[in-house]
Parts: sequence; structure tokens; C-alpha cells
Amino acid sequence: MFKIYLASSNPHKAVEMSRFLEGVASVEVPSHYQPVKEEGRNFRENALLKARSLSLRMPGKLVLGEDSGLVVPYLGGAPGIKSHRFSTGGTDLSNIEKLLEAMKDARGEERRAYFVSYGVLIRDGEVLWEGEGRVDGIITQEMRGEGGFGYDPVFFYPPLGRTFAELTPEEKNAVSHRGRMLEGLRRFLLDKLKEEQ
Ligand code: ITT
Repeated sequence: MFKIYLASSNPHKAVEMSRFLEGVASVEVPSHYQPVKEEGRNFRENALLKARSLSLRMPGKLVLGEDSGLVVPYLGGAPGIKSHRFSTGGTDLSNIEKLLEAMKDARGEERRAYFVSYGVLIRDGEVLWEGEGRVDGIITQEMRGEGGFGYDPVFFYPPLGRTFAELTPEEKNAVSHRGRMLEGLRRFLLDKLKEEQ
């Protein structure tokens, strides 16, 4: 079993990751974790910034940085890397309200959107693995479901006919951007285990 330190202040991410990597790696946020300024130009740069900053304080340890967000082509790619701070309030609810307001005239294909998750695993500043996951969906007209976090209540996933907030954690992980990113990481870790035996 590997022990991965996650550079994140979002507890939902750690929960989703721990479930997904169960049996291969444990995922925990160190108690001294301090958020970094996300000044990167894209998801990858922000994931690297988060991972590098924590890695400096955790010599020899495996550190994962992840940056994610919702991309809406109709809004020119917004909220994108600013997904967490899209609205002034910055809460999940105020972000969703701002999104639905910005999309009130969008119809059909214009309501298409996708989530992206970019992950970087590093140790002592060296990138051991990096990868991306993406999932396509439709922005609903109103919120549906209680599960998940962030924009999940307005992200409708056509193959399952429900919003991400209406899925069980296992169902979400099986198809989500983060799950797809983590699948790549899981394969890397399993290969690494084999090498070490
Ligand atoms: P850290 O940077 O500390 O990890 P954060 O929540 O700010 O925490 P991001 O900068 O990666 O993380 O922003 C991700 C935002 O994108 C998140 O706050 C949500 O608004 C949205 N988001 C990402 N993944 C999501 C998911 O699975 N479901 C719903 N919304 C998601």
C-alpha cells in the first residue's frame, strides 16, 4: 500500500480519491496543509503548483496535486480554472446560481459542458506521473440531487440519465473526470508495486 499526501483544501476530493484507490493507496491531507495561490494558466500548472508547494515540506513522500473544474464552451470556457471562485460568494450554491443565470438563454447543444481533472504525483519535486480525466454532460435548468459537491446538482450525465448529485459515490467515481484521472494513477501505482516485488 502506498501513502499519498493530497495537496488540497477540498475534503470532498480526499474522500472520492480514498474510495477510488482503496487497497492500492491511502490518501490523506496533512494537517499542516496550506492552500497555495492558484496562479497557473491551466489545470496542469495549478496541479503542479499545489503538489510542488506541499512536496517541499514533505521530503521523500508521495504528494498528489489535483486541479479540476467545469468548462462550458457557451461561456467561452468559464468557469474553467476559476470554478471554485466563479461567483463573489464563492459557495457551491452561489456558483451554481451564477452559472444558471449566465446560461438562461442557452438551448440544446449550447448547454453542453465538461468537467476536467488534472492530477500530478510527485516526490521530492520530481514528477512521477501525471494525467487528465474528462467527462461530458449537460447543464440542467435547475438543481437536482443531494450528493457530491460543487456543480454536481446541475451537471446532467446522459448515459445514466441523472445529475452527478443523483449518483451514488461509486457511480460518480466510475464515470467522473476525477475517477478517470485516478484510473490512470491506479494503473501507475499497480505497475510500480509489481516492479518493487
Ligand atoms: P483545492 O484547490 O484546495 O484542491 P478547490 O475546491 O479550490 O480545492 P480546485 O481549485 O481544483 O479545487 O477547484 C475545483 C472546483 O471545480 C470545485 O470547487 C468545484 O466548484 C468544481 N469541481 C471540480 N470537481 C468537481 C466535481 O467532481 N463535482 C462538482 N464540481 C466540481
